[in-house]
Amino acid sequence: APATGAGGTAEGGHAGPAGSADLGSAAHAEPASESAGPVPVGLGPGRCADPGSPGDPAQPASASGPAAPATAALGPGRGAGLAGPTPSAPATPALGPEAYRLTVDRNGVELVGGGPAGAFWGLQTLRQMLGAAAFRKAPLDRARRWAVPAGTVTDGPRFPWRGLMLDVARHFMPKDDVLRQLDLMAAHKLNVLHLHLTDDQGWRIEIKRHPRLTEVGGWRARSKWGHRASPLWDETPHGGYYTQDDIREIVGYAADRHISVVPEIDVPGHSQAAIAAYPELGNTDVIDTTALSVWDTWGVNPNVLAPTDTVLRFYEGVFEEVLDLFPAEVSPFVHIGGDECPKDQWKASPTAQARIEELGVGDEDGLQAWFVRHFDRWLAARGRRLIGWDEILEGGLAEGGLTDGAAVSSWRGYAGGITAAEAGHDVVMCPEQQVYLDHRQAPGEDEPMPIGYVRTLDDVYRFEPVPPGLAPDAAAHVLGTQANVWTEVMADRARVDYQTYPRLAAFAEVAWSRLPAPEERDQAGFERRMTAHYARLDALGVAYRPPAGPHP
Ligand code: TNX
Repeated sequence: APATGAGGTAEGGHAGPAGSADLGSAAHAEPASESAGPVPVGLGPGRCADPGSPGDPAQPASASGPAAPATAALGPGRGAGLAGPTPSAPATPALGPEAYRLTVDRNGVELVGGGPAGAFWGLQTLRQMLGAAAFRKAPLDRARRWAVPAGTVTDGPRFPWRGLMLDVARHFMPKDDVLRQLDLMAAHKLNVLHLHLTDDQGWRIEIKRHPRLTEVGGWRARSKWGHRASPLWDETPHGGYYTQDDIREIVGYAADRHISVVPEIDVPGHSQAAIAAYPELGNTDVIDTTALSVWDTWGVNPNVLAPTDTVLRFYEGVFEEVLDLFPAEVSPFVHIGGDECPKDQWKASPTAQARIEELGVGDEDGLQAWFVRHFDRWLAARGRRLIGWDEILEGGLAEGGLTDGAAVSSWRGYAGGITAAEAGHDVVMCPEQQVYLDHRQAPGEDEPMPIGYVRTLDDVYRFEPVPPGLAPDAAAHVLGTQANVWTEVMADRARVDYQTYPRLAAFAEVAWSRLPAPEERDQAGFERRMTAHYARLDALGVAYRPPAGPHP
């Protein structure tokens, strides 16, 4: 199905005569010319790979278009990958690097990708067409006959950035859980994993030159609000981190699935774990930073980095290792956070005030802008692109202070994204009002402890990444969209699954398909596809929120 994985017939108008609910949502699906019944797979010259191996992309040899690198969609150029299928030749439109054409007739199955990624996404569709059993990991009966509905699907994504952000800082997610989420992302045709690797409550990536970041910063005394049934304070210590080998494994596993991994090192706020490890990073003239430990509660933390050269050099060292671990082909983007940096300590700090004077940046907001600009230029000089939360637009940076390649994750609604896009910067729309999956999915008192407000499955399905009224020039800067899973209240895999699914399926359809305006979306069709999709999630062993509500 769909494009997304919510799978189904639908918008594309194609349904195999077999009545599969699973071909749809393809942008250009067309009915098969012959009205054949289900076609056994493997009879004809089909070139599909084993449908049970999501990690086994269709051979590039089957691609008709030029081979593209795994992450072509997010290539280093500005707006690279925004070009979808070329509109010039409507009869046989060229397939973009992520597009594919899947033809099933009585002779077999043919899958053609515009590039390797397109072939891989086509394979995900084929797997959906095979039925829920194709999502099981268990060995299947060899005698089983597999059938897929006949027809042709020509399909490609609306956006080159179809992301999921996992906050592995608030609660550490073991490497295998991340690999599993990558498999789930691939099945939903999502192609960017944004890893929120550092925060006040934990530092999760090994940095060889600063080992205390993980030795000290990777652990905290308590796990607060971890479990639905736990009291507010759970006294279990919590921690963990990825070694550099773990990171390389995650990045490679993602690349095999045509997924880019964007690392986030959050500065200058959300940094207490780093300060607990290296007290000289904090505002030592305001507080005794040696007394700080890794934060064990949630919220916006006053203990931010000091605006000093020591701090800049320290983080340049961090980013040097990060750039090695996440090469440009994996992600041209490096996320520097930039969100929620309270300025009280800088106001009170003689050092910070002297810095404001010396730099002539006016005030504390100007100081944060100076900090962001430093890393923007530092990254650009290394051929990389900065991306940050929409606070990076503050302190004058919205007015031309960022390099052209810098991009914005718009989380406080659309406003920051609109400002950035109108100024010619690429934008990832992830407004908390729509796509924060830590928010509760129903109002009931039996929902697990949430953050924020109610965002139902249908709310997510009605999300529109491009705000209406945005001029076409600016709209072209909307690289895509991303769902954010902040894990303050998710201590384990089951809770992450529960909050993330099924809403991520709705999100994936929004990110991939060219859906009509929210009020015109086919709600009934979506629900039909979801019915088929729950069976797939069951086969995948995903502990999603059941449609009937939480388990008692
Ligand atoms: C705001 S979104 C944050 C996170 C929290 C989240 C909870 C953003 C850039 N900052 O630190 O986890 O709200 O929903």
